[in-house]
Amino acid sequence: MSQQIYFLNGPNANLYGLDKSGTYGSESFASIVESCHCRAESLGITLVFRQSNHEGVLVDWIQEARQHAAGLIINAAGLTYSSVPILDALLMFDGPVIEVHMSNIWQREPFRHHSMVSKAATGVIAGLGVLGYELAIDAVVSLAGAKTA
Ligand code: DHK
Repeated sequence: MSQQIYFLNGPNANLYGLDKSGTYGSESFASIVESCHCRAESLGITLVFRQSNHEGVLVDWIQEARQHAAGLIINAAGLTYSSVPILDALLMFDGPVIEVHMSNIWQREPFRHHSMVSKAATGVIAGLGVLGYELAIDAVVSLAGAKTA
C-alpha cells in the first residue's frame, strides 16, 4: 500500500474562495481539494483530506492518523490560536507535522500572531495560498520518506 498522509482543515476552510476580502484567494475549497489530490497522486501517495468545523472531530482525526499516516498537515484555521486539545493530539503524533495557513498570519491582526499548534509542528508554511498547500504535501512526503529511510 502507498504511503498515506493526512491533511486536516479546521473551521470555515470549506468557505475559502467565498470570502469577500479575498484573504483566502478566489479558488473554491473543492478546487483546492482537487489540486491537493493531484499533487499527492503525482508523488504516488494516498492523501486523506478532511475539513471540520468542530475541534473534537479534528482531535479524533489526529488520533486516527497515529495509526494510519506517515505524516500530517494541518490548517487548524481559527482554532490555531487557542486549541490545547489539538496541540496535545499533535504532540502524540510520531511523524512529521506541517502547519499551513493560506494567509500570512503575521501580516494580520495581532491575535493571529501566536499559534498554539506550532510547538508540535516540524515546519510552518503561511501566506502562499494554494501553493502553500501543495508545498506542504511535498514537504511532509519528503520528511516522512527521510525518516523511514
Ligand atoms: C485560516 C483561518 O480560517 C483563520 O482563522 C486563520 C487561516 C488563518 C489561514 O490563513 O489559512 O487565522
